[in-house]
Amino acid sequence: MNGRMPVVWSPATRRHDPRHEVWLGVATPAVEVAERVDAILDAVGDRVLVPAGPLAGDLLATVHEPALLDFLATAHERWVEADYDDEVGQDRVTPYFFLTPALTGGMPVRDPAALHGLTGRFCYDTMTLVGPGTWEAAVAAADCAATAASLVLDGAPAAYALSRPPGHHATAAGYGGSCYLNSAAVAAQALRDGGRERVAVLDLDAHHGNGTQAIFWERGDVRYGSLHVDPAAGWFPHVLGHAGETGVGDGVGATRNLPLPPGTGDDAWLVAVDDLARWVAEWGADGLVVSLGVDAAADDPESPLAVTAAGYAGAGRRLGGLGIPSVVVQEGGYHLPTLGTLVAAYLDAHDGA
Ligand code: SP5
Ligand code: ZN
Repeated sequence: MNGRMPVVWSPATRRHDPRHEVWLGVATPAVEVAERVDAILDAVGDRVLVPAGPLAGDLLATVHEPALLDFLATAHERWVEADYDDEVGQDRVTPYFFLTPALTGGMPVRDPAALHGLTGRFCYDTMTLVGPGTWEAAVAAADCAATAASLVLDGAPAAYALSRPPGHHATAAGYGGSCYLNSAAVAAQALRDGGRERVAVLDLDAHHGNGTQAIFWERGDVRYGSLHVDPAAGWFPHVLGHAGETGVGDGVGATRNLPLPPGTGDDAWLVAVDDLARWVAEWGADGLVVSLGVDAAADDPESPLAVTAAGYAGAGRRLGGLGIPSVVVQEGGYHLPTLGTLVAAYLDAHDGA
């Protein structure tokens, strides 16, 4: 027994309100809402609560490109100044035009002059809108992860970052999938900077963490392993997360993906968790980041996986049982009535292993 891991949080994580996501051209109510923070706090608030410190700055500059950080830091105030709300009735920074190879054909292009054009240089889907508090909340989420990593570097066996908005779909230079800044990558980089030589990120979210994979794709010092609903069965992020993606250059073999069919329940899901746990243990990882999305749960509206709270407890037991100092970072999970229970099931089991 290692005691109960502390919960690092920040009230600023509530400041992001996407209001809606545009899916297939239709604005639907957002599911990545501030109430998620309180649902989780209600379930884990009997643990030691640690306020996040402003520790993410340099780490964000390492894992993200300056252009993305500059864009996100000022995008909403520029959107307000440009008066899109009065002119078109949209008060959130919303892309409509994307700098994909289908447009550019690989030719070098200059930045769009209009903010509504420039948004599609950085944002790769239509579901990830930027509002007045989005930047502050995304930085606070990263601060939670950096603070949790510093607790672990100071000797805590594990710490949980109640990061929100989530981060694992955010790439070095882009955002999407309800993610803006990659908190798990921040935690992994913090462990590296703190002297851990072999850091593994294991991603339990229902969706493949394409952003984390991309950030560490060419690195051998940080491994990325994920189990998620099979993109080939039609699920976000659609083009990434296939089993054949294993890294390049120094990162050859340092990425591992276990796509699972829709409907996968606890037993097959835990076989995949065991597989990733073994992969990390055999490598001799001395630091672990768990991207804890609980949207693989059967009740979750955003994924077709059918994991239960007992399944999440099984994952906590397995990953906590590795005995590797761990930073657990919140990712997705959208079913407010069960969200807190699922997170607590994981944390309790990780502690108890
Ligand atoms: C961090 C995370 O879990 N991001 C999820 C990104 C995937 N979102 C895909 C959304 C597809 C449209 N959702 C329509 C609502 C159906 N319930
Ligand atoms: Zn997810």
